[in-house]
Amino acid sequence: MFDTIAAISTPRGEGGIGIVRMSGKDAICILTKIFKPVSKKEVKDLRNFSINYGHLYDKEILIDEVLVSIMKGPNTYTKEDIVEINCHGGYLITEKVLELVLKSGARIAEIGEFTRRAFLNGRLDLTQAEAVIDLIHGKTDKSISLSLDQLRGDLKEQINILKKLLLDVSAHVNVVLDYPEEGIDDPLPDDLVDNLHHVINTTDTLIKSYNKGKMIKEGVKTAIVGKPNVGKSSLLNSILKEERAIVTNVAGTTRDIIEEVINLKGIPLVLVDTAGIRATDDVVETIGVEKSKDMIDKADLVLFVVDNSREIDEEDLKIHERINSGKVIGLINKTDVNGNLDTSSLTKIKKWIKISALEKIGIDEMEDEIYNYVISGQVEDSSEKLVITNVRHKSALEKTKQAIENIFETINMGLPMDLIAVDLKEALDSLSEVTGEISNEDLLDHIFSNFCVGK
Ligand SMILES: Nc1nc2c(ncn2[C@@H]2O[C@H](COP(=O)(O)OP(=O)(O)OP(=O)(O)O)[C@@H](O)[C@H]2O)c(=O)[nH]1
Ligand SMILES: [Mg+2]
Repeated sequence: MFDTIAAISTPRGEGGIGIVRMSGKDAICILTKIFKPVSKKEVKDLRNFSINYGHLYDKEILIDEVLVSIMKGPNTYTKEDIVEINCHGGYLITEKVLELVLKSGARIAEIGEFTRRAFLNGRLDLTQAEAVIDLIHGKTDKSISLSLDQLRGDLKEQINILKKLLLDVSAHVNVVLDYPEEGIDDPLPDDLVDNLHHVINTTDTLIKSYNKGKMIKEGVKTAIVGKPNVGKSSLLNSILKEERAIVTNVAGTTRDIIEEVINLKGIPLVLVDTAGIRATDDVVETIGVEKSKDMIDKADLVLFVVDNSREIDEEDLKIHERINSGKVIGLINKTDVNGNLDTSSLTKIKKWIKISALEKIGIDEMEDEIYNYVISGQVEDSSEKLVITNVRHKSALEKTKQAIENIFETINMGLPMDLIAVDLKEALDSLSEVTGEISNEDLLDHIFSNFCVGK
């Protein structure tokens, strides 16, 4: 399992440099076979954590002029010996350097195998390994900053604090169970009950932070919804500042879902323009309308658009009925046209923003509202608070919370201590799943398969 692995760690393509990385106990030995430092020193005499100029040879054949970094474990990314060869960055030359390294005794690394080793060798816990991949895939400043917090170990630390609290409880419970002759019947002293409360509150806050975290990481699916002709496609175009969707005065212009991503103050917004919802006999339009309805349910946020130039009617009311009041922003469009729209029947909308997609009025205000919804709508705003972004963490924490709830039930019902012990173990195990102390090959394969080669 711990043979020496190698991969091209830079993206494929033409560039200034390409990096071939090796990790494992033979990395430096392999280097001795192929690298001649210009300093004429022996490879074994090169200093740890040094960068060395020289040439790579395949026997007598010169392969490239390179800079080689030598990093001996355990203070390295994988905790193993690592050699990084900075060669010229072309498709073929990096391939040739990799080939040379493989011929000399390394094995090609699997996707994510360097980071997997970092995890298996205990340099990173699983949350940190997952942060590495999130960091690489990060598309906005905000998502990157969340990944960096997690990579620094913020989540790991929090989980370990919770575990410590539960272990204290567990120690007490075990004493009571193991020494019944001591005659302690009081189920749990107050300070230990406080521990349980603390764990339940913290896990609950973390679970609640997931929606926000997910939106920051994956983007906020924002559906523009309304009856035909209210100006949904016009709104999409004015946010994108380009004529992306067809706009006409014919009701039923948009038939299909149109998706575009924008960066809204650091948050990826996946904007979805939908077909105007109405009863129709047209086969194609009907499919579009179904998709729109589906999108109302699926979206993280709905922009419900009504038309200032027409009265609120049955069609508006029908859509309004379907919308979840917790995730909608109301937009009165066409406010460049005279009119005083009475929206009082649309009770789920707490705040209306007046816009004109045509004249580009109110768009900034609308964007501020969307931003506020994402940042503060889900949890009380506090940028210092830990936010989880991974559904795996969320489900494990839900199991923890459930187990502690079971413990409280056991206490309240005066049931035997053994039951508490079982739930405590369940709670501790789920916390260990988050950090990866409890894991299995399938899970690890799944997580590391999302990596890039060479990471
Ligand atoms: N006066 C005015 N007209 C607008 C405004 N926004 C859109 N319109 C007009 O309203 C008509 C319909 O606009 P669309 O953007 O196609 O409306 P839609 O909601 O996408 O319509 P469907 O795709 O059919 O559901 C077009 O003639 C637009 O020019 C606005 O702010 N003011
Ligand atoms: Mg449209």
